[in-house]
Amino acid sequence: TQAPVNVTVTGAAGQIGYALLFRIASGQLLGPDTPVKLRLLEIPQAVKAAEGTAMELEDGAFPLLSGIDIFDDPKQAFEGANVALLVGARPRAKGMERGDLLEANGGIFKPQGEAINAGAASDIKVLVVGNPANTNALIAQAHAPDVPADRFTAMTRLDHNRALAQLSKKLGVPVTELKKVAIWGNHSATQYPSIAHAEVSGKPATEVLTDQQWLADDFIPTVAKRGAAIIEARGLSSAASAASAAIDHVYTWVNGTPEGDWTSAAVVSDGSYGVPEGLISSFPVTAANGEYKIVQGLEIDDFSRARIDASVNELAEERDAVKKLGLI
Ligand code: NAX
Repeated sequence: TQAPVNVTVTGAAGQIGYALLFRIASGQLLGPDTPVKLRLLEIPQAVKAAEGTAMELEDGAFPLLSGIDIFDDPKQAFEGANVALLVGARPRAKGMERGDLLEANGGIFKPQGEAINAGAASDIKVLVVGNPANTNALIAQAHAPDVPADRFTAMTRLDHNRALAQLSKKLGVPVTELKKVAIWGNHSATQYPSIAHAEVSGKPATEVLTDQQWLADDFIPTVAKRGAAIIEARGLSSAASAASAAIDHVYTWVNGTPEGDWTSAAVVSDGSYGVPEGLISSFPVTAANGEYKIVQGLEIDDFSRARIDASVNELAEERDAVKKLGLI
């Protein structure tokens, strides 16, 4: 049997952590043949709650779970990590300005980036879930100069899955009939969920979905504001769906995308599609051999161009703001 893979999860006592850890322990993150060792990071006040979650994980008697360690020190938590899921973040409090939010999160993601740089395994893969996810990932990446930049990613897979779900409902076809949907830009309300290159049962989605009004006034805002709609309905933010998307993101990263399809992830831009190099922005991506690659050569129509630019401009502003704060 294989040696266990070290998976570090931050914010382990939170609501996403609660849903995520059981899926990891059951083997859904890395596959049914890969044992995992969990390394949980929490702030000191939440360590006891993380211990409670760890007790329940133990009670799951998961065959693939070969150990759980709990830390309140990032240096220890990321030691030997092969996969890191950065879920814990500072939420926006009432009256908090964007600068305050970015600064508070800089205080979390800078030391975590440093800890990853210092102690993670050479094959480390990092997924940032905690918001503002793209810019938190940028901060962590900036403080891990010895780790290849492309190992830092942020999650837009939940947005991607939400887009698939909305299209599936609208068209009355199963999600398995849908291919090449894409999320571009920031994981925020400015994101651009696109069907410009999508296929429905092998046909161009733009031929099947001719209701341009529905796309602009319904589909895009429904996907982009789904997080707020969940809070409104549930009284709590998305948790199990976010955990599920995090599982999907890492599973795809490790196991690849199917032939003829892609997925969405926020990855370090190489300048493709006019997205400034270095920004961590969502693109259509394929995965193979443990690497995410931006899909190249897509034609970008005017409608898409304007929306991609708007979201990427927001990312550039966030980057400039954290630069000004000395966080990168
Ligand atoms: P919770 O508030 O339930 O849990 C967050 C946990 O993180 C808490 O237990 C807290 O103690 C811990 N934490 C805070 N600072 C930490 C630090 N420095 N080190 C380790 N742990 C720390 O939030 P939850 O609902 O689990 O959401 C977590 C994050 O995911 C939030 O930032 C949220 O905005 C973000 N989301 C991102 C999504 C995405 O698609 N990228 C979707 C879902 C979610 O909104």
